[in-house]
Amino acid sequence: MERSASRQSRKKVVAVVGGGLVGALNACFFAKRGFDVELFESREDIRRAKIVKGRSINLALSHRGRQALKHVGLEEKIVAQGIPMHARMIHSLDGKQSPIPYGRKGQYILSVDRANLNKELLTAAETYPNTKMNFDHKLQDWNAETGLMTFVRLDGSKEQVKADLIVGCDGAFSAVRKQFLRRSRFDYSQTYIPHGYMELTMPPINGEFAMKPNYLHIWPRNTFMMIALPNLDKTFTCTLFMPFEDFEKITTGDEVIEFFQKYFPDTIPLIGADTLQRDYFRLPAQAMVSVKCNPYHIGDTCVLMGDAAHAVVPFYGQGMNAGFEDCIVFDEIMDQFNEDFRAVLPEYTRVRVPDDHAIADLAMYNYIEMRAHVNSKWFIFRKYVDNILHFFMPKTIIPLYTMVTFTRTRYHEAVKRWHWQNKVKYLEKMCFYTALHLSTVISKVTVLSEAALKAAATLSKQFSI
Ligand code: FAD
Ligand code: EGU
Repeated sequence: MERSASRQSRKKVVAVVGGGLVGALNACFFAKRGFDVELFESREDIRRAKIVKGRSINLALSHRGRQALKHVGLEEKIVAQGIPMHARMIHSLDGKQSPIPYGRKGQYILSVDRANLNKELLTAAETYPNTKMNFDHKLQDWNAETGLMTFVRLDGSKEQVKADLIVGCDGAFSAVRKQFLRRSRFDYSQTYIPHGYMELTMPPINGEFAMKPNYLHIWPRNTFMMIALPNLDKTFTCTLFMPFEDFEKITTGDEVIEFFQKYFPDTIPLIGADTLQRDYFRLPAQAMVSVKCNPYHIGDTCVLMGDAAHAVVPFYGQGMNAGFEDCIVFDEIMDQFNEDFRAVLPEYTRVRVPDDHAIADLAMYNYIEMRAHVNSKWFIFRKYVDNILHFFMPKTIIPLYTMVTFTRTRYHEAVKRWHWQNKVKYLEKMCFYTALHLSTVISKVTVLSEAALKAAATLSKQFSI
């Protein structure tokens, strides 16, 4: 009793740096535990911003992300503002559309609006009396020995703040992480992929969605790929993935139409030739980076979460989901170690690094596989095989994306299991071919032995044996 009382007398101050998706959610998690939470975000409050700059407009929210939202009582609210996607819709070059379900009836992912989700999370964090939001506070630097942080404001003024724990949720180009890079025995790697992405809006037609809304629409074209997710305002956000050098080859409006005519002809009437030509040149293609590092903490004063710890390429739709799951994992370890940061932080690194690295690898693997040889036929075929094997052996063969998307199986265990399943599938194939071969041999033997019997019978008659 005394211990908890003494702890309550001076609650520790937790500084969450970054008020993006993971930072805002994390503020809720720490506030719920009763810490004095201070959130610092470099941009202005997006709830007041007129134009929201940022990355992708909408995102696929799946099980891991939902579980994290549930922990802070936000799941229902966010789900209600999302659009369920029960299946992918594969668009072939000839305009044919083929749906491939994600799983059983109740298994779907949600298309959610990034800005709206961020706003809801900030509002939720603010409802705790023990949180303080500091917008227009850009972390410039901090001291790993003292925990003292320096923030710069838009007017050029500086502010120094001290906290007991610094939680770095400041995204793929994290300023918090800079101090990690100066330390010994810190592993760090970052890789830019040759592809960029560009977002294009497909407006409603006669006030209705231009395509079926409850699908994740995909146009797989090997090195080029487009994906479209529905929005509440009945538009679709199409994301075109393409090597930068190909983006750069297209310099005129006519070339844009020519390119779409060749690879995505069915989308031209839906997006509209004029809109397409305008939107294509509105913003340059954006880069995608994969970041891996280890450890995620320094002593008992600082920890990285979300993209700051692990930026992944978006080819599994897991970046935000993994970042949200980081928050649950940290929270569970806080329970286990009674909020003792000296024990919690190393344990968090120990438990979480293998899983975040696994999803970073998976996303990169999928990027490489898709760009190498995934056209619509191959995509449909592969997903069908996965689904059929799962249907006949639901306990033995579980598709990788199912474990990743619809369960909280640890990412590194999903990968292990996937390797194991591939061995099983290989053995099955071997058994199948062996059986086929044997049955051929047996049937041949049968034919032969029948012939032999007949011959024997004739001979025996002739010689009256
Ligand atoms: P961010 O969202 O980057 O937030 C970081 C915040 O920190 C920002 O608000 C920033 O202003 C602030 N900040 C930065 N520097 C400082 C500083 N020095 N001081 C103070 N504040 C600072 N994930 C999914 O789960 N599903 C998807 O379908 C999906 N699709 C994607 C599609 C694309 C094209 C891309 C690029 C990503 C996609 N992702 C998806 C990944 C997802 O966007 C990220 O994983 C997620 O945004 C990470 O959240 P975060 O809060 O860690 O970082
Ligand atoms: C990319 C950009 C289909 C949103 C991976 C599937 C994505 C998303 C897939 C983006 C693909 C690719 C999966 C989900 C999802 C598929 C998945 C990718 C959402 C293996 C807003 N990916 N994404 N895999 O299975 O598990 O449908 O920008 F084309 S959701 Cl690349 Cl489940």
